[in-house]
Amino acid sequence: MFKTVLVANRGEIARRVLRACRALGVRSVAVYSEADAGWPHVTDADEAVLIGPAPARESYLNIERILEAARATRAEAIHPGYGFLSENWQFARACEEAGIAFIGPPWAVIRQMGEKVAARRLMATAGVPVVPGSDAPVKDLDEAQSTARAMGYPVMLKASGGGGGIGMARANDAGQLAQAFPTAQRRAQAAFGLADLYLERYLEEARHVEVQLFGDRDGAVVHLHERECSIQRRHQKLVEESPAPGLAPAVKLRLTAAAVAGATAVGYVNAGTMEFLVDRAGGFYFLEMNTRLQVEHPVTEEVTGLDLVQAQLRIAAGESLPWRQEEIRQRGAAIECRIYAEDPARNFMPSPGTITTLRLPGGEGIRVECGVAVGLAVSVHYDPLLAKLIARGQDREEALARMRQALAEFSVEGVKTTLPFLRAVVASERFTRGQVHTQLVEQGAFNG
Ligand code: MV4
Repeated sequence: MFKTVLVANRGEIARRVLRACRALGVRSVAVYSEADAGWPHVTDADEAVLIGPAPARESYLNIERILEAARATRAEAIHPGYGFLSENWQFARACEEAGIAFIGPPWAVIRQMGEKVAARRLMATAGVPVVPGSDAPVKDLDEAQSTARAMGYPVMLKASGGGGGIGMARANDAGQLAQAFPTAQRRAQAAFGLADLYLERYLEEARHVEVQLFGDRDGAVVHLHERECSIQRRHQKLVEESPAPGLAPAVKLRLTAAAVAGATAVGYVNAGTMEFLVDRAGGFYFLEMNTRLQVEHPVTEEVTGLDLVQAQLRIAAGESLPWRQEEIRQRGAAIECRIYAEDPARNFMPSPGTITTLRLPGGEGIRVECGVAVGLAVSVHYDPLLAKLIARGQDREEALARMRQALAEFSVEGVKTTLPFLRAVVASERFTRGQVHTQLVEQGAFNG
């Protein structure tokens, strides 16, 4: 195992990784920006290095400053968390060139999966069903319209350079496609430095289900079951759970087998997630692969009893997978709610400010991953995720009851939060029955 690991992130995920380091007897190094002095992730670490001013570009996204901090503290490995540099293959390669282990997949795999249209092709070749659509970027609007006509409307226009919904647009007809195309191109170029767009058939009222995967350097790949993530706003997940309610066992078996086959085909190493859409008929379609630890990994930890971050560290240190597939059981149910500093009444606009009150819930089956503390200012510079609340139970009903109780106890003052919206979700009949799909939030199903 490594003696020293640097955590190139902030907030709750940095604290989560620091905790795994502590559990493994690894010395930990935090990095922080000028805006984050005194934040919990800084004080949690054995050592901390100031890497730059508040803007992420000059701190948490500054590859040179982070590598310098790693060298100065003799860190042998870097955990990137999620967001920031976690899926940046140039960063992963720069780590390798500096003789520092990147805690994630090989840089070439990150690059392959980062180009979404090429990833679709790769997965199709590996026998994974993909959403019907283009197998190469569409050159221009003309090509987009002829592809869409052949495929049938509605279609989804997506950016090849990166996933997660940025530059994504739905078009119901040729006119809407003409309208959306230049905007999507501009957004893709701005966000990813690549204007390439591709098309998919728009799958209506499907469910967003993802499979947690782990691979090692011997080529072994296992899955840690699935998560249901259909409750999103502006393509950010708000509620996730495992198991996916109502997913037929036969479909689940085929879905996880396809995910393992796909990951094996690309030589996947460390933690990764394959995202799918599942339609009402039980058909499932590959969307994209995320080559990082995900925000929602705790729900998988709660139902499997496994520590995903410790496993990431072990695999990066050269160990084989710590589990055989047969030992990875999905027991009970777990639900996660994300508490963001956003105003649900104003279309989830960020709500920066200073935290004046923070009351965290507790009790049997309740877990809180919190990155903030009273007196700290939530700035506009970073993702406004304050905390994650995870409830576990022997079954979904028990997990849900605990979640309702915990959300009632949870209190944050000083900023607006997603708490009222989350309370409405878990109180709704739709969610209680487990009948969720990707369009519920936009349809206003939880607006009380
Ligand atoms: C889709 C889709 C329907 N059809 N693609 C959103 C995030 C990104 N990872 C993939 N996403 C979607 N891709 C096709 N071809 C539906 C989603 C989607 C979604 C869309 C609108 C509103 C909420 C959503 C929640 C999850 C997934």
